[in-house]
Amino acid sequence: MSKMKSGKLLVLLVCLNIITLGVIAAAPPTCPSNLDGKCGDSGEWEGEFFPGIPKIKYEGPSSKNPLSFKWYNAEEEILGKKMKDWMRFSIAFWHTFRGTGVDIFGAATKYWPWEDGTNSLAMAKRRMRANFEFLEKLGVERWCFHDRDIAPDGKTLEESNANLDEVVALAKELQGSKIRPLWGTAQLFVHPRYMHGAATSSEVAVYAYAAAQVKKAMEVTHYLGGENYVFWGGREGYQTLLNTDLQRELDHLARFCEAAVAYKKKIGFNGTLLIEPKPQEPTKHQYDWDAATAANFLRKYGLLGEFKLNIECNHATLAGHSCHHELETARINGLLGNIDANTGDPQVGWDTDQFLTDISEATMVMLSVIRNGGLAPGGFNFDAKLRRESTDVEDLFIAHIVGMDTLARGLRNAAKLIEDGSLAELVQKRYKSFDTEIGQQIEAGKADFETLEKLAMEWGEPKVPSAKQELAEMIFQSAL
Ligand SMILES: [Mn+2]
Repeated sequence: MSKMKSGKLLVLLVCLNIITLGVIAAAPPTCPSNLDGKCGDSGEWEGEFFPGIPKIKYEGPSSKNPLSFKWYNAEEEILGKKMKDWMRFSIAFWHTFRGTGVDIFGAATKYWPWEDGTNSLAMAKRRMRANFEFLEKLGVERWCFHDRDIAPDGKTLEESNANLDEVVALAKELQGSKIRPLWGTAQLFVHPRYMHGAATSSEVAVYAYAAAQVKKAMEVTHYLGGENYVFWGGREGYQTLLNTDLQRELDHLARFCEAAVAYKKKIGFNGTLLIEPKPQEPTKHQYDWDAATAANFLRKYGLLGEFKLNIECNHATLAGHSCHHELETARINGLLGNIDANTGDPQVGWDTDQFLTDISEATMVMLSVIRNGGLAPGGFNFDAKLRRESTDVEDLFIAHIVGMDTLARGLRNAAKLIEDGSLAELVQKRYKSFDTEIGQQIEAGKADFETLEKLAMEWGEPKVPSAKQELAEMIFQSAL
């Protein structure tokens, strides 16, 4: 009985978590008390959005100033590359500027002073100005967006597109010469029309609507100088095979991806297309379960070479993997294109999208990034949100600062490990028996079973060496 109850509760929580990504307008917060009658006024915002917050600077590890970087020093070179070029940090508009703290049990907890409680076009533009002041003060040159989170949905597709154009024109102006989208995407999961999926919906009119939305989102990403375009299949999956044609849905998804590739080429968009794997939430069986599943999908439909993967750490752990496993799986398949930098909670079974603050985890993440030669044209997008209980405006800065510092510290540690060489030596030593003549023949695919049987008889019982796991952990820990 109690088991059933908590199961139902989890499903409810999960549903709401997804919904909050983009339908803040559906439940407008009451006006904050400190607006002095400005509530509902969608006019121009006067002055700064973050008046007490200076431009964030690097002050080094001994600094006690929460509004400074302790480890992230943008211009400093690590392994021959500037930290900012290893990281290519990006802010996620939907969490940072549309997250309200709503959960299944309670209302919004965050009333940012610039919000007027509406989802108007004027409010969307004011919010966009806040986004760019935030980016500039944080010293981050990239941002990521969903179409429907930056501009309100209209009554028709034409009206939604016009709204988007108006906000995008302002974003283009505010970007200036330095700031660009790391990637754009279409929000194909909040609106009820997408309840059966978008590209995998059983309804052809929904498939067409999703195509139109992706077409437009790709156009505006291209117009803004975006470097990638992401597909997160929020509703692409199924609840039960009793009512689902699995093969047909996957075929439709592949046709959708092919059409996206064709359109990208048609408009001259050179950005990388990225698939973001996730195992559950909102559907029980998501089609892009993990990196290996997504890689197999791309391979089956001949889409390798056209897509890479956007690996999200919290999605990795939901799939029963570590983030490091997913990054390495993507990397060795030539598919590591971008990282959604966040983490889950070890005691919680759903997508909590927290800022990564675990130095050990960050070090493993950065080992993969270094082995990948960096992430460009991808980067690190902070797909992470403040906890519901974190309600000060400055918390937006503190969260990103600690997230950036943690990954910067991970980079410094990973570089130490690589420069030291002991860990690589341990791994190399572990496989040294394959550096022999027969080992090389096996790796070249030239050792048949008869040859190997002869050797097995000649050698007798193999002497199996230690894996030295604790030594590997000792070496790893020495760099933290
Ligand atoms: Mn997530």
